[in-house]
Formats: sequence, C-alpha cells, structure tokens
Amino acid sequence: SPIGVFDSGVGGLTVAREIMRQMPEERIVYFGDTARVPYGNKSGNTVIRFTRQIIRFLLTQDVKAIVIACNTATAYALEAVEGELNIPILGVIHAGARTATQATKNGKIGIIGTEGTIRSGVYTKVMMEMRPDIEVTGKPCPLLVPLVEEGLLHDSVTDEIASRYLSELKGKYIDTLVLGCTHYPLLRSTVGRLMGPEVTLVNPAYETALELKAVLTEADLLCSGPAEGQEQYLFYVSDLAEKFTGFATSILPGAVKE
Ligand code: DGN
Repeated sequence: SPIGVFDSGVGGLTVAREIMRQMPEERIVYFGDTARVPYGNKSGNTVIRFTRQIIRFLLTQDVKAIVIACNTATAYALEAVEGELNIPILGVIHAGARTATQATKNGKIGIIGTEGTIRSGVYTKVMMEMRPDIEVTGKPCPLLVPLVEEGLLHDSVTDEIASRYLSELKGKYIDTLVLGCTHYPLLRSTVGRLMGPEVTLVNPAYETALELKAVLTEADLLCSGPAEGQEQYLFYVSDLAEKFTGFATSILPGAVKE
C-alpha cells in the first residue's frame, strides 16, 4: 500500500521529496488542498475539519500510513485526529523539534513558520517537554510562502523580506533555527546566509522522513517497490492542477507525469 501525504497545497512536496529520497521503493499518494490554501491564517477548528476530510479521502486510497506534511495542520489537527485512526499518522513538527533540542548548545532555539504555526505554540510546547531548559523564540514569516510559490527562490526581494523577518531572531543569539513551514527548506541557502554559519538549520521535512522510515520499519510496513502497472506516485489536488504541476515539476524532477 502507498503512504498518504497531504498538505494545504504544494508545500508538502518538500516532505514527499524527502520520503522519495530516503525510501525510493515506497509508493506515495499526495493530496494538495489547493482550493483552500493557505491554512496558515485559518482557525484551528477549520483546519481540523479540513484535515479530517482529507484523511477520509486518503483512506479510500488504501494508505498504510499518513503524513500531515504541513506544519500548520500538524500544529492544529494532529492531536485531534491521531486517536481516530488505526494506521500510523505523523506530523512534521515532532521530529524537527527533537533534532533541534539535540542540536542546540546554548539552549536558544528559533522557529519560523506561518502565523498559525507560531500562534499555536506547538513547537515550543513539544520542545519544552523534551528539554525544559531551552528558550524558544518563534517568528511568523507569512510572506515567504507566496514568494516561494512564485519561484523567487534566489531573488533580492525575497532576500530583503527574509532579512527583515530574521533580524529579530538575530538579536536573540539563537544557535539553532527550525524551518517550521513546508516552503522554507527551499529557502535554506538564503536563510543560512542571513543567519550566519554559527546557526544550525533544522529541516523538518528531512527529519520527518527519517521518523517515518523508523515507524514503517518498526511496524513491518516497508514496501519493496510498485507492482507491475502501478503508479509509484499519485498526486491529487482540490483545484487547478496547472500551477501545482509546474511547482511539482520544479522540485520533483522526474516524479510528475500529467
Ligand atoms: N504548508 C503550510 C505550512 O507548512 O505551514 C504553509 C502553507 C500555508 O498553508 N500557509
């Protein structure tokens, strides 16, 4: 059976990409809620409702595990839905939070994400449970999402906006920064340059794929490749596929067929 992966739109493709890299034999069914993106500025109850609907859809695709590949949906909905399923379900917050608490030397961790992710305080809560001695500073960076979706990954406008957002964190002497939104790993080099070499960047997409691999191994659910005639990767969207396909092709060369 495939792994179900979903996001509010294209962002979760950075998580799908890590799963493809780390588990090249696995099948994936991806759902991008492009009709209702962004989730970042919606209320918790709305995001929980959307999440339940998407999970119901993924279950019709016979998935063996589900990854909520969206920081905002994980922040608001993971806790509400995890008890409702009898297959493994993972969010993108836990694994990155753990890595950050292990990576920091001075105990000062920064987290960037959408308004919703930062407002929820979930990263801070999860990290404080793992290591109560740390100090966490969150900073919403909402404009980075549309900039990435416009393809402005290496652009002076993006640099300028990122620099304004990050200047606040620079004053906090953090030594570890969590890229707590699905789009930010695509801005890794910009963020890294602005924060400087002494700050370790944590990519939750990468950490989540590692965690998923451990969970599937533990549950004896790893797969040995698609069968004859089976598509390895299936992508579903709730609105216009065109923009999605363009973005997907740019970050997943080879995986996307129309
Ligand atoms: N995928 C969302 C996240 O990781 O928080 C970002 C896109 C959005 O819904 N604003």
